[in-house]
Amino acid sequence: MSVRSAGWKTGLAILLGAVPALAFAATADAATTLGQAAAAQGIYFGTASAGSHFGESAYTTVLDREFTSVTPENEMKWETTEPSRGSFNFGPGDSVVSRAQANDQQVRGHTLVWHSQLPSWVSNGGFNAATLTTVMKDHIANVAGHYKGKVAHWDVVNEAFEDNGTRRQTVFQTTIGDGYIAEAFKAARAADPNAKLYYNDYNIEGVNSKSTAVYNMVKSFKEQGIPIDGVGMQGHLIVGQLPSDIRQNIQRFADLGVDVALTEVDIRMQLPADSGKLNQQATDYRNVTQACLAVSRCVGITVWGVTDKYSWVPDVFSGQGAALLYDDNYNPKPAYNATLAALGGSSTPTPTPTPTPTPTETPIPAGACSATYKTVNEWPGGFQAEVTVRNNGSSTQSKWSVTWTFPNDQKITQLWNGVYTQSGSSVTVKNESYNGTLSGGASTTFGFTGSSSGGNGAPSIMSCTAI
Ligand code: G2I
Repeated sequence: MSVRSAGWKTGLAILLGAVPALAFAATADAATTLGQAAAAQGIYFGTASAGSHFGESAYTTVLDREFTSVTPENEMKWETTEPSRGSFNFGPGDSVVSRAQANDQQVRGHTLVWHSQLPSWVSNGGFNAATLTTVMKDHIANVAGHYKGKVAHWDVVNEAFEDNGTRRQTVFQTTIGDGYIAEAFKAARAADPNAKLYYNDYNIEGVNSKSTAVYNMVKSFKEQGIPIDGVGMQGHLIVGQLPSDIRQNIQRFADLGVDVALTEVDIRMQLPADSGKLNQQATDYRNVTQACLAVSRCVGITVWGVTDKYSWVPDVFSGQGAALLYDDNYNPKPAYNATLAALGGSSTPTPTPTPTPTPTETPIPAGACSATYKTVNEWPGGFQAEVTVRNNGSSTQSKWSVTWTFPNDQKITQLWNGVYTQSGSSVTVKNESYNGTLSGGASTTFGFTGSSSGGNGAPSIMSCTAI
């Protein structure tokens, strides 16, 4: 994994700041997947992945195509890997690792020491400090030892702090005391000397009491020579509520001499999703991506799942969800386009497995305003299209509106760079606040994904008005 110089990445982030959030322009040779685009910036782009979904081809198609790093969502946790003392089960983890290796993806190991998904023989074992330390070190030696050479980054200790900056009162903390974290890192280094060792937690993306407590621990580890290589900021965030100082916070950790990764990013919203929330989410993902790109020691971004369909969020936050880059039907969301664009890739997504269709174009009669409809991709049950709106006159127009009737049962699921209403087969799309103004001869483009079961013909007549 190469990391580019601070100057190069910083310069890039400033340039990207000037690009509109959902710009649809793409250069001919721009990367077309998150992983490729991230690699061109010297970082990885990963996802959590669960082996239980490997039988679903839409899932594996996106997983294998888009990502350069994979974190087993549950398969390497203690309850799975050591369900009873000294009895190890690596089958589920091995299957995620094998698939990753077959697709040239690196693996982020998650996680060696955590209070959750911890079998009760540990949490309620009644061990004294010396025995629990032995239990913990044996677990690390066996699990990290088994995956030696196959895991690029290990979340050695997960979620050991409370939001107020005090230590979480886990069985490890209350039995062994503050020193258990350092012991865990030393054991991990001994088990796999080449893996990068991370402390990982949530609510440490901005500067706050919790991130400062972690900062102080990392600083003291570095001073004492305790082996720590990185800090994982999970990034379980809320649409429209990102901390404003993520970049500064990443930078202060980097300045301690450790790498930083965003390890479990999802940005949830109150359901149902609508275009306003999805567009805000796109902005939020772009900002998170740019914050990482702006700091040379931010080595990668991982999202916590391939698709909204299987996200943990609705199970835990009632009524919330839609937190990831692909929707329930594996359609890329505005957040996908924004993230890819922020990484310098092309925002022409290539959804799910399909033969590439011949684009169908419907030119519109000349007038002050014209709209051209183009199907850019199709797959079973869905499609993606884009419409170019052009001001054919010579005077500047400040608003536009495009209407058409779908010939089949197409239904728009998401639309970007415009505000749409659909009633039956009739669709009206109006400009967003930022792309209504078209000078004479100028054009702009909006895009959308949709579902259809009865065919996917392009509309034969489109009308466009501009004022
Ligand atoms: O809670 C979100 C993440 C916070 N940071 C650490 C991560 O490890 C954690 O991941 C989630 C998984 O995404 C969930 O899939 O951790 C949860 C447990 O704390 C996982 O949920 C568990 C359910 O609680 C179980 O009922 C279920 O059997 O997933 C299991 C496997 O599907």
